[in-house]
Amino acid sequence: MKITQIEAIPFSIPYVKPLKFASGEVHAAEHVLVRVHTDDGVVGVAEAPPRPYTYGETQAGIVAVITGIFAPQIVGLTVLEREAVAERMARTVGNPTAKAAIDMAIWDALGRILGLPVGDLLGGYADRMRVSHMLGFDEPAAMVAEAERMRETYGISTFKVKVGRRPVEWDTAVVRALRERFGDSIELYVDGNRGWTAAESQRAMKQMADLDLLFAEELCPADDVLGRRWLVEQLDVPFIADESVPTPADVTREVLGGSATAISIKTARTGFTGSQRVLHLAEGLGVETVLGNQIDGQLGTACAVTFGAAHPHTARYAGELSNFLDMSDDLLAEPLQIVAGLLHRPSGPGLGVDIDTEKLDRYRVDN
Ligand code: MUC
Ligand code: MG
Repeated sequence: MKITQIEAIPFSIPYVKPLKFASGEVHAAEHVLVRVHTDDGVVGVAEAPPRPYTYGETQAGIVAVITGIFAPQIVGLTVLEREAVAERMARTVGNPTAKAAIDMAIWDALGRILGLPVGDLLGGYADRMRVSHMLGFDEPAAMVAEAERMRETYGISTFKVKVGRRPVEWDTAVVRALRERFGDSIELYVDGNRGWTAAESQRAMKQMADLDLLFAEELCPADDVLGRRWLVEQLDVPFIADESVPTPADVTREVLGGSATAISIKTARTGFTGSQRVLHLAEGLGVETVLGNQIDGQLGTACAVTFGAAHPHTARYAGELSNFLDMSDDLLAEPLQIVAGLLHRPSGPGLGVDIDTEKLDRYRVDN
């Protein structure tokens, strides 16, 4: 069970259609595949998606911090010593997706060694989740058409609409067009990625008061401390903190400070070990959680659904598990399938997925 080597392999897979939102846009999945080797001959895998506008990480930085700082401190520990791994990585600040990918690859290796699915080791609550699809910036008609395609092809009926930075009226027109097109047959919520001020957010929420939103997410920055508290106090839907809560301490600060009333859990930034900390903290604080999307590929999505399905609190709402559909290809040997609006966690030991080595050779950018 001893960890003998940790690899960080950068790869790039183009998107068919870029995903655009208030804080940035993604044209290619320029992620890092993490492989944790053990002396049993088992290899655990996970992926780290750099999001410079969200966490300051880059693809080159993730490779450098894993190979130069984390791997030398972790090699020699066993896959049972996950708290020791977390403690050693915590000596370095930041780098959430690099840390998370190492943690999840270790869990994958542990599951493979034990012959048990990680979802069962984490909590074993369910084997599937309802899927929520994230609609990036576009013209209203194009966003409605994408929702129609997602509904017809995959049976998805929950949509998170990206808003913010654009004029308030554009975004509220999109949400209204979606509600008018689908009536109450869909669930809708909005994510501003900090793109509005507190006052713009309030105006937008007033304009959408009749549209039966499920949540509002990160409409304005948490650093606008009083403005955000003022906004959150007025809302009649939970306000989800996402990029403002990358650590349990941030969750405590934002919730107790009145700046958030729900929490997005992203395995891409807190792994499995850290996501359980955030989840249990949210349960203790009495706030709801939504399983978020870090614009994950299929490997990251397999991690997300494995965690989300394993716990009742995260399985309650639809999880954001479908944006890999925007990618032109992926690394998994067996593609994930969304059917009737549901995604099952892959079955089999560990994460239950295998990397297609030919595809990895095609898309890796380090050779
Ligand atoms: C989200 O929920 O914000 C967009 C930026 C990012 O870091 O994650 C995505 C989705
Ligand atoms: Mg978000």
